[in-house]
Amino acid sequence: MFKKTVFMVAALMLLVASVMAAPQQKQAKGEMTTFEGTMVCMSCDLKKAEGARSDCKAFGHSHALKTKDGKYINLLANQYSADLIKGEKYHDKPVKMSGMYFANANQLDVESFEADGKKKSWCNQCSAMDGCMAGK
Ligand SMILES: [Cu+2]
Repeated sequence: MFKKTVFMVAALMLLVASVMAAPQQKQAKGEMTTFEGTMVCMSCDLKKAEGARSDCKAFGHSHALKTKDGKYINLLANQYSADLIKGEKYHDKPVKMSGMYFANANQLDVESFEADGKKKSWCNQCSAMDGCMAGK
């Protein structure tokens, strides 16, 4: 009886310890990946090439990275990718970008990119997407 109680207490303590040790934050399930390609409006591309019913006049262009093998990498919409998705600055330009890639959704959460000979990455010090070299 005593042995059984000791075992139960030990098991309970182990359970509590494992719960306390579990990570509190959700980990991103993507994989850090680098892609190279050209920024294109996927909607315009699909309309031209496949006759898709895109309507950029009404809904605006939405850019993606088109790789050399013709695959489109969609960019997760956030403050880091906003300029890339709008396409005004980077339309038809070669871009190399890195970030957390969620393959099942074909979405890249951009962390840094190179275009026009400049590397841009998110800077925690100045909180801006610029060429800041802090922390490098
Ligand atoms: Cu378009």
